[in-house]
Order: sequence, then structure tokens, then C-alpha cells
Amino acid sequence: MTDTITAVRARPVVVPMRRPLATAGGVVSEAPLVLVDVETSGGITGRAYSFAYQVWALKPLMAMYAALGERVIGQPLDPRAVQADLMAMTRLAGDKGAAGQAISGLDMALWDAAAKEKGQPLYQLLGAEPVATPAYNSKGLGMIGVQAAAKEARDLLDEGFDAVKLRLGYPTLEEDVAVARAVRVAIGPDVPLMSDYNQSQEVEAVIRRVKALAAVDLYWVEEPVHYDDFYGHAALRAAVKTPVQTGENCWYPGEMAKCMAAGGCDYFMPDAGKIGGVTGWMGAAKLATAAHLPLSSHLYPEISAHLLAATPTRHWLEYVDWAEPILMEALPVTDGHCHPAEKPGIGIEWNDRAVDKYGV
Ligand code: SMN
Ligand code: MG
Repeated sequence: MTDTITAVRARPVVVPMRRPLATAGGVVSEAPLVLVDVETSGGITGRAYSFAYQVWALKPLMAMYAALGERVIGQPLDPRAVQADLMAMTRLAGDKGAAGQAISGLDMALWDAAAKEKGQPLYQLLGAEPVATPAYNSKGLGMIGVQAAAKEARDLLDEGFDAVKLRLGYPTLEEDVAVARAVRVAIGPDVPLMSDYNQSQEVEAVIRRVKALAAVDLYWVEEPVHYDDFYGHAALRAAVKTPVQTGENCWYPGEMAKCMAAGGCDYFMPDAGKIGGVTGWMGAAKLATAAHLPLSSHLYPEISAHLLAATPTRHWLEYVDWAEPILMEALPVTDGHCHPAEKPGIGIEWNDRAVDKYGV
């Protein structure tokens, strides 16, 4: 018999970051997380977390978890059915923003519980093999200037990665070019160098910038304009050779489909915490498979390793260590790749002492 959901607990923490990240879309200097525990009638605890981006966003996200958590108590442990019910519940009030993050976070915790109920790692419950995905180091290379970026790029590779991501969108085109050139010189010609404008540019301006960056050989240019300006993304694609990556801010597979229909992406990178958790990711993976669209992950490396293993067009895993201080174990990186954990569920456990320490 399927378990039922008996309790939902959400706890806010603010975790220090080793390297604060200045992006052209805003500065992230500490990691505000909501830790979610879902209890079942069979005594299973499903765990997941939401990345709230900024400390002020914890309070509305906690309120959403309280409202939606109340609704799911007593429901069977069936993540897809729960998500359908929460989508129905939020039809009028809205299913994006804090609601979308809580819907996604609950979904991840429920899939963790469902996999534990079967005694299987999540990838196995999703019908996948434990294949590894190449990981790029995204733990640094915020907008820190020419010298610091060149040094940090090498430090990030020395942590065991073969690719890094650089944040761009400095006040001038010349600064973007100077920083990107210095990083390219520091890492050599063969290391994949991703770049991210964090939605900061206007279409014409970013076309000029990406053209000026041609010699740097960027692996992709991410979120060049506002995330839902899909035709703006398409205009950039038509004007430059550099592949355009986007998707971390798209809500559910529906927004991904709109981006694809507009010709807005060469690559796509859902965020498990916004695309609708595991349920949403698997919908995104189907769209990507049908269109031969390479799919990368955004944040949430622990669960993303499972999701990418279950994605035929898997591309890159974004590695950040921002939840690491409150986890018992970090996701290992081997030869620049990540495998999904071999434990039942996602394979994450809270470090209770750290959770107490960073609780707010
Ligand atoms: C990013 C992620 C999380 C916080 C700020 C910026 C960035 C990325 O867009 O893709 O890593
Ligand atoms: Mg990004």
C-alpha cells in the first residue's frame, strides 16, 4: 500500500558562501535556503531544499511552504498527483514565484521519499542508469575584475574541473572583453568557458558585446536579456555564432516550450527548483529529447546528477557548493564528472549541527 503524507516541515537557513557571487542581475553573498522534510505514514522522510536567492525572499517562501504543505497532508505519496493538485490549488492565485519554488521543492522531497520507499536511488526510480555528467565549476567567477578573475579561473580548475563559468555584464563592453580575454589567457584555449549575463542586457547591446567577444571563444552565452524575452534571445542567436543558453528562470516545461518555439535557445538549463521539481524536469527532458536540445542543470547539483542521468540529451551539470555546509556529504566530482548518489532517494542528509547553527 502506498504511504500517505503525514507532515511537512520547512526550515530557513542562511549559509555563508566562500566566494560571494556578484552577477549583473544582483549580488548573492550568502545562500538562503529552505530545507524541506516530508514525513510519510511508513516512517520515511523525504528531503529537499529550495534556493531562495536572497534573504528577504525566505519569508514569503516559508509562507508558501506553510500554505501548500497544509494542503498535501493526508494525500498519497504520489508526487505527480500532488503536483497536479497544487497546480489546481494555485490556478487563480498564481503558480509561479514563491508558489512555484514551493511546488518544485515539495515535489523534490516527495520523489526523494518515493525512491526511499522503493529502496532505490532516484535515478533508478526514473528508469535511468547511473551515468556521469560533465560538471563545470560555477562556484566563483563573479564580476570581480580582470586580475582577480584570471587568478580565480585557475583556482576553480584546480578544484578538479575542466570547465568554468564567467559572469559578464560589466558597465562597458570594453570591460567584458578585458575580463573574458584575461580569463581565456589564464585557462588556455581548450578549456570550455561558459558565460552568463544574468538577464542584464538589451538586445542590440548584447549583440555588440557577444560579437566583440568572438575571439574569446565562449562555450555559451547565458541569459543575455530578460529571461522571458524569448524573441530577444532569438535575435541574438541570429546575429552571432556563440551558442545561446537559457532556462534557469523558466517556470515549468510550459515556459521552456515557449522559448523553444520562439527559437530562443541553442541549449537549455532548467532549474529543478523552478521547472517543477523532478516532475517538471522529466517533462522538460521529454521536450529536449524530441528536439535534440542539449539540457544542462542549474544549481541543485545533488538532485541534478540524478535528473541528468535520466535525460538522454544531458549536457553539463552546474556545480556549486552552496548547500554543502548543511549537508552530511558533498556530491563528489571525479575526473570533472558527477555520478548520481547510490543511496536510496537523492542521497542528501542534513548536518543537524550546521542546520542549527545557520537557522534563522
Ligand atoms: C546564478 C545562479 C544563482 C545565483 C545567482 C546567479 C547564475 C548561474 O545565473 O547560472 O549560476
Ligand atoms: Mg545563470
